[in-house]
Amino acid sequence: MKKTIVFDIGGTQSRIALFENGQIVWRKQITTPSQAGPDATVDVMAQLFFASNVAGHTDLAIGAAVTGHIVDGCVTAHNPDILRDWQRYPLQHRLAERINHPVRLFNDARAAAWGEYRFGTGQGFDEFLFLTVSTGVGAGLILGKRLHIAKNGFDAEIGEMKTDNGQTLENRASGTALGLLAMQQGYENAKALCDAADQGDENADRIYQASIREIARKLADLAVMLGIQRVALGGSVGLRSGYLQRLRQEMASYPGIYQIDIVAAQLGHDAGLVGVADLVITD
Ligand code: BMX
Repeated sequence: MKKTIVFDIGGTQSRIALFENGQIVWRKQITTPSQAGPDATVDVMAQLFFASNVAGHTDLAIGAAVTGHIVDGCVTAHNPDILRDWQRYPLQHRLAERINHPVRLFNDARAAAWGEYRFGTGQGFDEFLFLTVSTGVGAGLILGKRLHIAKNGFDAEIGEMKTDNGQTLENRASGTALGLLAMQQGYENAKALCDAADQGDENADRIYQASIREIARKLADLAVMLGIQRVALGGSVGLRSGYLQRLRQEMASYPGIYQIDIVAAQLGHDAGLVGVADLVITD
């Protein structure tokens, strides 16, 4: 029976899952050694792979979703605070070499977009966007029922889009950015800031809501630029209770042509794994 092994390498957490007949039958999660350099990540991914007991299996498909900008199997982290020393790192080659099996590589948010489009809340929408607000801010685009993959890797690097003050969206609205702002303002971390905002702290609310306003502005632009009908929201910040309502509230301030249907990702944190598992067997 065909088995599929999928890695999902994120800025904070990484996962491996074994799929059989489209279902996850085994999984493990670890903290990404994000500050130890890419070789350290390959080491732990290889250890997880060998722990799965499928290493010798003959009918095996393997894919990896990874945070970062991908060109020709090499990964670059735009933000070294998220992944240190990932500059055109040949992940596809290095991982394949370590586990002795070819690996197909996808950006994590693009993979999640495909997962949601095929099996989640994107089903039936020809133009669909998956947006993750997490360690970084990432996205994946379905255009004309196809996953948009650009030759130069800028398929949907929404976090690199500019905001009014010249910063990137990621530097304004990611969990990492909220964490920095939180500490500057005397909150312990991003979660403490968002919790305080939800409990009525006006200062925290101003910072939290401003970050969501920037996301809304980009979604409004993309709605009229690409004809996106639905957005699925994912990521540890995006899936926080109340985030979706705050984002919808910001979107409501735009005229009708900018309105876009925004929902929570149905597959939750598994969207990337599910997307890659499907891409490696059908694509
Ligand atoms: C960043 C960028 C994207 C990624 C997104 C979400 C890096 C390392 N990553 O914008 O490629 O899709 O973060 O990644 O530059 P996550 O780690 O927050 O899930």
